[in-house]
Amino acid sequence: MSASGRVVARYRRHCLVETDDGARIACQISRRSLNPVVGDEVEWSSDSADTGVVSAILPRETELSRINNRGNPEIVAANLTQLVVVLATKPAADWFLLDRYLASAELANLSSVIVFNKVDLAPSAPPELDDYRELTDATCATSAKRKDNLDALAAQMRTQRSAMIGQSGVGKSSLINALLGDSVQEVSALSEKSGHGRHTTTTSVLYRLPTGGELIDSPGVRDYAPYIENPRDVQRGFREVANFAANCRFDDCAHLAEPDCAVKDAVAAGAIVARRYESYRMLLELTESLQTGHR
Ligand SMILES: Nc1nc2c(ncn2[C@@H]2O[C@H](COP(=O)(O)OP(=O)(O)O)[C@@H](O)[C@H]2O)c(=O)[nH]1
Ligand SMILES: [Mg+2]
Ligand SMILES: [Zn+2]
Repeated sequence: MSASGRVVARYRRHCLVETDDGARIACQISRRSLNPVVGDEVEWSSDSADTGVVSAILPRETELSRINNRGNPEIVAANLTQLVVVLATKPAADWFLLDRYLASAELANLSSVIVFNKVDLAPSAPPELDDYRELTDATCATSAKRKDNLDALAAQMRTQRSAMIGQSGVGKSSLINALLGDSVQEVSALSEKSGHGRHTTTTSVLYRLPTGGELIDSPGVRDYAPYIENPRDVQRGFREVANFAANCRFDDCAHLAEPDCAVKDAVAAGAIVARRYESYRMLLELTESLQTGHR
């Protein structure tokens, strides 16, 4: 007899499935071609008193894909609702990278929050952040070190299933630990119980936040490089570009050298921030070069 559940941790060949009544069962994966990721709803059946087998993945609402270190697309999390992009003064914000993250949120139908962390080191947020007020669902300035404004961040995550992304060193782990408090230990204990140990560094985990909401933490998400399959999709990743594109003369306008391009007109008139348009151009170029590389 099979039942449904959700994947709350993924190891190399096993996963931890949470059943509808809250029990957590260590499960094998029935075949190699099946690749359940954290957040997946699955069908599983028990093969003994306390272990099970996952036999199917139910259709996903959303998928987050990245390019792995072999250059191939790979799904890293399922059924997310939100990306939380973390920036800091140190290391300095990489605005193109932020634009890529926001584009992948748009393309995957996820809401997005920008967190400017380490405000204890920088009394004022960089002026570029103002460009994003209408391009994301929220921005907040935090200090994981001083515990500044963490409740504002927690409030943004309360009704969402989020993943935190951003350059190494910006404070993602510190923020996650501060948000989770004692729940981190509970998950380590569960990993040990499932027989895979707490030092399984490749583990992806779904945490429940004490103030509500869920957080998926995964090495594949933390150093995430967004994957966009089709160059034509890039413009949908830039809300303001997509908005003006409707008024371009050509339906397939790439907003590069075409005549009567409403996007370039908007850039010239200052209605689209020039730096954002530059990010659009760079991401389009990058996506095209990756596509060529795959042929
Ligand atoms: N001053 C300051 N340092 C922080 C803050 N948050 C994290 N750090 C420090 O920044 C470094 C990187 O933090 P970490 O959480 O590992 O970043 P991650 O690579 O994004 O996970 C560590 O030395 C942290 O102690 C903050 O709000 N203020
Ligand atoms: Mg970290
Ligand atoms: Zn155009």
